[in-house]
Amino acid sequence: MNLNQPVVKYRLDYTKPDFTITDIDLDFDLSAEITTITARSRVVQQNQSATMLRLDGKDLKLIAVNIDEEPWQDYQLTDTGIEIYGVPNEFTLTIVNEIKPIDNTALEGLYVSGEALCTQCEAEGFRHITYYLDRPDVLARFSTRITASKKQYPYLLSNGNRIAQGELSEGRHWVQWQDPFPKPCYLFALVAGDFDVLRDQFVTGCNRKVDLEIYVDKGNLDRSDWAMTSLKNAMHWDETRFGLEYDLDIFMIVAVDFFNMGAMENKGLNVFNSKYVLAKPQTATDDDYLGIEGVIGHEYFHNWTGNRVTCRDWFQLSLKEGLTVFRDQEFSADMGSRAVKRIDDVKILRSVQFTEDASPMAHPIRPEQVIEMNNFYTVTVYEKGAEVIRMMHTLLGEDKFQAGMRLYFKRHDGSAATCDDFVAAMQDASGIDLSHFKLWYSQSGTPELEVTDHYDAQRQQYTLTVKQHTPVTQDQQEKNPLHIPLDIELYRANGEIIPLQYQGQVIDHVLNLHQSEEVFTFDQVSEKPVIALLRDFSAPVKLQYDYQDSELIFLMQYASNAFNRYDAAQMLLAKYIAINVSHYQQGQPLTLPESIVDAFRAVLLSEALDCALISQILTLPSENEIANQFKIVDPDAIHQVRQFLLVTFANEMFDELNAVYRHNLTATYQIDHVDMAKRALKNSCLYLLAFAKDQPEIDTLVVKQYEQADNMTDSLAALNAAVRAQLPCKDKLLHDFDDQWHQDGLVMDKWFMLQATSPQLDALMNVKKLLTHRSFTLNNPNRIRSLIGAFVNNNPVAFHAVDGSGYQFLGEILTELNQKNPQVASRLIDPLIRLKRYDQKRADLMRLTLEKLLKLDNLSRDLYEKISKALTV
Ligand code: 7ML
Ligand code: ZN
Repeated sequence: MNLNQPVVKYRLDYTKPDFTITDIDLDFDLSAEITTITARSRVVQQNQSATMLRLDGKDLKLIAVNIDEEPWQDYQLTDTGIEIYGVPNEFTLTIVNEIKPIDNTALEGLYVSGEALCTQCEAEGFRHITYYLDRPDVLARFSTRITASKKQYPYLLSNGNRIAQGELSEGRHWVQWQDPFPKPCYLFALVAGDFDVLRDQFVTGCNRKVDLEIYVDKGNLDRSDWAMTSLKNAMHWDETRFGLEYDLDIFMIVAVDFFNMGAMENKGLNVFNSKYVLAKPQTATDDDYLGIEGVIGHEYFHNWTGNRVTCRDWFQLSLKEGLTVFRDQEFSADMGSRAVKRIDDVKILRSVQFTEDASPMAHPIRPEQVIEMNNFYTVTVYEKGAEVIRMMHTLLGEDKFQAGMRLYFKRHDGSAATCDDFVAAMQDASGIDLSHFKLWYSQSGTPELEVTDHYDAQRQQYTLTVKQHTPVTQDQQEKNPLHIPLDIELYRANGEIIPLQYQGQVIDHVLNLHQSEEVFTFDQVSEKPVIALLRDFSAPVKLQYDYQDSELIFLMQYASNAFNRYDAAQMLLAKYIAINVSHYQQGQPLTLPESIVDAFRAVLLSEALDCALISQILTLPSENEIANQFKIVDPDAIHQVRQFLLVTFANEMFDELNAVYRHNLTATYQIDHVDMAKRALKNSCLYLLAFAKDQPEIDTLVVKQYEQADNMTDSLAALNAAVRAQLPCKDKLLHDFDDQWHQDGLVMDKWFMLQATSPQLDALMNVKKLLTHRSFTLNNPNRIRSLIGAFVNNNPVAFHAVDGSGYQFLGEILTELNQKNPQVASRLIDPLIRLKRYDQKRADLMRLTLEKLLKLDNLSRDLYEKISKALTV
């Protein structure tokens, strides 16, 4: 292990800071090689017995410390910052230090992205810029002066309003920014560079004019208009749905190519991974367009849920992230198809979050203990956190939920709050008791619901018995029953809905579960009903109910909720996947009843269903989704069974797929939900067709679509079908794509991803070869994720090869990235820490790789935290 032993921090150890900072004037003398920072802070004592000021700082070169304008000698530098002794109750602290942005490969703090300089401070990056109280409960007014070469950095940006600027000698210039809203330092941002700028304006409900500016690399102006459209839609939506208006005169977005995450909500100056800004039809797919809309919304919505009300400490991260993800999900749902959006979100939950909840990194949405905060920007905090907010929305209804939001802002605007504060506002505004519900914040693991029923024809009564159980997780041995909203509906055989009644009273369709076992009885049920359970996925749980095939086929057709139609199809597939996995393991032939194919054929040909929904139902669950059906995962069996289903669907529905494909060809490319739905369905058909046996004309069809497409959605869909079905044309198309796009990193990410997840037997060898491709570099997180991330996460057969070659490969990559970029390394390691989900042979090989990594010199805290948990017996 490394020398500075990692320290565990506990949520319950929170204490207020001894000092706070009310105002800070930052002065940056900027260059990529050396940047000098002068920070003048107004420091105020909070704890009267405190005389020592301890500031955080990392990899800084200290030049000077002054207190009230006089040099101060009584201080000591430590591993984690500086301790300044004998300080007065209230004073001005001036610190001068230097940093080297060009050497910053971790992309945390101030670093170089292409030709520009930019910052990323959440969670604890500001300490890489200057010595400071780097914690979210210290809120200061920031003023920032930036000086730099005018030629190299014509644009100098920071938070708030631009209040002054000027020219200096030797080709240098300066700009002064002032942010009127007090904020924690994680929301600080600085960007310097040369850009093209897309400008627009938004007039708020109160008639305030806001300048909108999107900064992109020169030459990319033609890819920035969708981001602007999305921004204006987001601003309008937040006013109408949440009653929230923007609060500064200017809102800026900067797109950079080198970025660890998706984007960042810095006050007035959002910084984005260029992947979530740049789009034109020739380079971006429909999914990219939707992703941009969602992320632009997400960051914009943080202005209220994150910035105006921020987090008291980092254990409260879900306070802003769960809530803001819920808000961006609702935004996307309102802009497009609510059902489609819900299905996409649930797929992520089931494939990624359920996996995390069953891993050594299992944690509640509000973690109890953390070694490296960057490790807790997780699907659990974000997506399960959003599900917890959504359940409150379900329990309260829109009106009471919005009353809760208003109370939350009334109480906490301008301050740093906790998850408890949020729930208290929801409870107080609604009068609905959330005391039991709060357990969702502190209990980890995916609850399992086991439902059984009984119909009594004589009494005309239908009885439902619901048991809940949460399996233990590595972080938590004891589990308690949760408050779970279970949304249900009953149907007659003709598809009519049966109203829920008990003893003459109408009962709400959302049942409130509180205990480990509960019984619900419904009267006046005149025939044995078919039940839809967990409508709209009303809680993030696994559901167990013994459906007959005929009932699932019925629900695929009659469920009033579109999500439930999709989910019935998923349950039907899950059943035959489980049967066939066991057949495969026993060397028996794989089979699928004709009736199942018929049910999917009916969906394919349905006139009533939305094309996008048909497309989703026809898309088989991913291998990762399927894996969560099993305690011990057999990647080969899962892959073979999934291939078998693809081929069976393709052969059995060949003519219908062909017809629907042709029926949904769109004319010229347009970004609207009707056309996107048609393209989704058409491309789902093409994908399945590619798996049909002995149909060589499909190869021609795929090539034709690839060559004739005027947009990336269709050309990539063709390429995808070719690679996944290993069509004869695949090498030629891959080669063409490379020729056309090799100079465009974002487009090449799609190409890397396709090959990383290819079913070809030598996928790993190909990935290794691609590490030296002209478009690849280990310095860019997007490239790493699209090639290596895609391989380790989405090519389970190759990654989990029984010779251990996949694990060894990841071990080598992590050895290199451990120092270079610990955050990116730490995200990549996830599939390697889940050894307990695999057979003994694989688990032993995985353990070996982890043990080797643990011995690395200077192992980062990020990797240490995960590896040490994975190796705990
Ligand atoms: C979630 C973000 C981070 C980390 C963005 C960084 C953010 C922290 C930041 C949903 C949509 C887009 C991005 C993210 C995401 C992991 C995921 N505050 O705004 O949450
Ligand atoms: Zn966020």
